[in-house]
Amino acid sequence: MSTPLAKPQFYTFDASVWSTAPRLAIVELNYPKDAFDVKETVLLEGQNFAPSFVKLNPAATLPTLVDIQGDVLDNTTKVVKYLIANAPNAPQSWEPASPEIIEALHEDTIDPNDLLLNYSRNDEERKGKAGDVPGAYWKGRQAALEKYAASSPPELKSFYEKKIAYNSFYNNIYHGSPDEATLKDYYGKAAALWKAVGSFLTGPLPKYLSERKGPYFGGEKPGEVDFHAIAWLARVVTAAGGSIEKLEEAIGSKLDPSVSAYYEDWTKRESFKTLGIF
Ligand SMILES: N[C@@H](CCC(=O)N[C@@H](CS)C(=O)NCC(=O)O)C(=O)O
Repeated sequence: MSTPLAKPQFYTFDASVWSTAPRLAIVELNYPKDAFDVKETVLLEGQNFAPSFVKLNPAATLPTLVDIQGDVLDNTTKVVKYLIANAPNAPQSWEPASPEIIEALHEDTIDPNDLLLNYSRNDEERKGKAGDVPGAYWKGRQAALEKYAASSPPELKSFYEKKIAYNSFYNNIYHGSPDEATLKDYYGKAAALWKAVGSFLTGPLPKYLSERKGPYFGGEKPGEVDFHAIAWLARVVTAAGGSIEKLEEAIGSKLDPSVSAYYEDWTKRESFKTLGIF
């Protein structure tokens, strides 16, 4: 049996889209500032690939929370549920409207990390990203993976091999000389990704929003679904260039006013502003 922890450990990174969901929940649910032992895990330096973290969460992803009994909550949905169940002030209503939206937002076909980090739609965007955060991300991870692989414990050997193969592809896209056929296929995938995001923004999202009982899925105040929804939406806006107008341009169609209003309402909240959500 493990020794109980004094505080839950919260593995997070400020620029991580899915860490945004619990970061907002912690503020909105009025957790005291020192409620968690915060383990900032710099994804741009591949700190999530440290063997100690991979042993904790075999997917090596953020957010991750270790509760005081030592149980590991290894994805966003579990972490947000934990935060709601243990919130210092019970919220008004914990029956979220449209709970199935949480799964929908986490579908691989509309992954906001793919939009911002993995994919670019053309040479210009790819070159811009190469000199910016995405370029630094793939490069930093590559260096970390190679370092950790060199002294890997046997049970993590195949983990590092697979991650290096995956990472090398994107590292080459941004920092190498990908051939024409590779780029053609890659830009095709980027276009399909944006198309899927556009379909979600103009189909399921407004439908889910129409089922709310207030400005938020949680009612008058944000609740479980909202923490996932705004994390996803804010990052998609950023990936499109930082505004609703740019997003409309990127998907080639107008957004339902409920989508823009939902986004704008969130941007006015103290939590969103203080945490610098994007
Ligand atoms: N399905 C997972 C996805 C989490 C995820 O993709 N997290 C990103 C940060 S936003 C991450 O840790 N990426 C690093 C990696 O995949 O190596 C969840 O909901 O927790």
